[in-house]
Amino acid sequence: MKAALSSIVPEQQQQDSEFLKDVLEGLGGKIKTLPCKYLYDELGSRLFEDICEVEDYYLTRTEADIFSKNLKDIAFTIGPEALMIEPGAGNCEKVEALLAVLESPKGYYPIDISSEILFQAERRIKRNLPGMQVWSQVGDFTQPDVWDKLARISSRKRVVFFPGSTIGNFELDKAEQLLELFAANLGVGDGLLIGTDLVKDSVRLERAYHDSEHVTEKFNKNILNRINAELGADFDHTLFAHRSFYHQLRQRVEMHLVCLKNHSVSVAGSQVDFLEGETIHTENSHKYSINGFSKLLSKGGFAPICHWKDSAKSYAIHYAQV
Ligand code: AVJ
Repeated sequence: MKAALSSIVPEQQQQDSEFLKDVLEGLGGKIKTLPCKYLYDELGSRLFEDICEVEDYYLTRTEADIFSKNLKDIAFTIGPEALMIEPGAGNCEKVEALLAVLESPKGYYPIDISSEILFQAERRIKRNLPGMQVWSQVGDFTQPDVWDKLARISSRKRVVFFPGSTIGNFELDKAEQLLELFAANLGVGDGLLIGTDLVKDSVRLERAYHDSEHVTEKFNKNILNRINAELGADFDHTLFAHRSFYHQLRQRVEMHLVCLKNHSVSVAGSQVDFLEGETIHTENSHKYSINGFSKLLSKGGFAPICHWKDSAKSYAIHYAQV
């Protein structure tokens, strides 16, 4: 069925129907959820970049610090002639400094759903690092097809680069499956360089996801405006409040949109009823201890090799091997 469909329906329409299906499914149940990947349309991606500049959101800054302080050591750990693969690469800004110091890198294989941001980044990398080979892949990195072209590229070593604590957005079983997908596209001795936010006091965690400049609130509510614009819905975002809290037991920050009064919303012709106090769960951001993440790496098919942290132990970058 899927193969027949894809030959006659244009790509954009297929993406829309996938989005619609996910939204109706997510809002149709007793507990309402929306897949967090839909937070990242063009405006959402820009709002996320704004979040990274916010004082309360320490993750991006801290990770960048760890990278810049340990860049040579990280490059040495990766070794020569590596092909760097980056799922969810976005603007590809984090990898550039690393590509610049790696010993004779084979090239760069970024994967992202936003073609515009990706091709702009490809041009920038080729300008800043003349001679660097780049194979940009437009698509959802959780789908196996965007990994297929890797088979045609020969390299001494492949290294999946997955910074930004993006792994934290996946439920534990999904995170394990994602690591398995990475491992399946690597060979023995190939690597994984991955960033994770570390478990810490809940006040600091909650502030990072409910910043005083209200950028995270805008980012969260943007998903409603996106559904309005792309799927023909009539969400009134002023009837929802942004809520983020740290769930101690699940070791994750949960982001929700709380409904402020009983009302109904029309989504592509279907009516969705909301009760006051009910929430739409829009994102999880799991936090790990070094040990906890090492265990996850092992379950996903990787052997943890080493890690780098900031002095406050807020954040870690791990290197693991198949
Ligand atoms: C980019 C997915 C890692 O979970 O910290 C930031 C996204 N959400 N503020 C995170 C996010 C709310 C971010 N990740």
